[in-house]
Amino acid sequence: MFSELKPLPTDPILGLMAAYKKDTNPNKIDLGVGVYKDEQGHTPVLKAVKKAEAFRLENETTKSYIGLAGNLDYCDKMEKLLLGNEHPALLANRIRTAQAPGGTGALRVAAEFIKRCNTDATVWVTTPTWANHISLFEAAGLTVKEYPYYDYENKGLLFDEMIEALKQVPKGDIVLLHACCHNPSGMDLNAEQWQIVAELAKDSGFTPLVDIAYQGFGSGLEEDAQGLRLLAATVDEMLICSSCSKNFGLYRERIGACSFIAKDAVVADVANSVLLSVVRSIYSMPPAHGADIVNTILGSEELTQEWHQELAEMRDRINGLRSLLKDSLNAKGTSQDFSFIERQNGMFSFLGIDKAQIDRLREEYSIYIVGSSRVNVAGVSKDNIAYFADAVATVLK
Ligand code: PLP
Ligand code: TYF
Repeated sequence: MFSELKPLPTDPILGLMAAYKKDTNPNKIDLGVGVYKDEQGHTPVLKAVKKAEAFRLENETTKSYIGLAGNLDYCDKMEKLLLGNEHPALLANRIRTAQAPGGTGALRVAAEFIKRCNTDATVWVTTPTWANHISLFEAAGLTVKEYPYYDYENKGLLFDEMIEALKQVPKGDIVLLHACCHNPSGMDLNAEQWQIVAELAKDSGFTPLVDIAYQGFGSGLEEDAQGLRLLAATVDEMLICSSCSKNFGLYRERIGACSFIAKDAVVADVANSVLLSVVRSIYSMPPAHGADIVNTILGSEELTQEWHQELAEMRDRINGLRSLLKDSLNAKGTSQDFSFIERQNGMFSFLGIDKAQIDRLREEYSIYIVGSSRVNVAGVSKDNIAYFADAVATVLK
């Protein structure tokens, strides 16, 4: 049976991560995988997380099964983190949440759930989007189509084209939107644009699915959720897939959530039984550790405050690096203008260089960038910025 299989390529981003690890050049720079790094190039465990883990070690009383939806206190707290404490959808008891193994697990659960709601649903994703979006929805048997989003030429948004395309999306289809810090472009919708999308969803009847994997990495926890909250206040139904990988630094603990908002509480309960049946058919129940950590942090004023501070530090560092990158690259006097880097959000931007230049950066300078020219801004530091800017200027000559 196995000998009939043909080999498949590895995920290019994860492949790049492995190649970087093997590289022995002391000047190597990893701008590939979307993981936050501090000035020393480390991805540390947050102090608030360490404290919550110590608490868990002392106070955990059972390893018995957790239940299909996972940690219910965690689910409640995530709903509030996503929507804010007083959101009308929360107050009307229209939202339900299942803890999921990472944002990816949440998306996969959402995909199967969508399939149960409408076998023929098409999922519309931004051009471009996180590559996993496409493979993950297709793996669930859904059709995936793209709508215009990033303007490669002007390093902005193709908003008018996006709206024209979304006007054609029929009722019953899903439109995936990145809440903030768009992966891979860093270009986000502003509040006015979110409102236009929300009105369109309400009028034409497509169901929004908001993927929020970087809440707090753009402008702030509240600011980064504003589009999501606006949508949730406008439409009857939507899905939300969230991840605690980045903002809590819990990547390998695999913690996220799959939430949906229904028209009313009665519909929400029925739909929730379907969501939980989907969970049961995939992995039965989620693991406990990550949810317990997040629940402990969000349940303690002191730890929440400490987490907010640590998150702000990560965000400020990223935004500072965006300015530094722009200044350093523009100072090289190449024909490109890198000012767009400062206008974009989160860890990613497209540098806008070609494949041969990306290969040269890797082969000659040990600088690792994804093939689309997406860079993880957090991989830059004050120590390596000059080396990086010189290398980019050289390959652009
Ligand atoms: N959605 C987007 C847009 C992402 O960039 C990522 C990756 O980090 C995820 C979802 C999934 O995150 P997780 O690592 O929690 O599965
Ligand atoms: O886009 C990124 O780099 C992150 C991390 O299969 C990631 O979202 C990348 C690829 C992958 C899983 C996570």
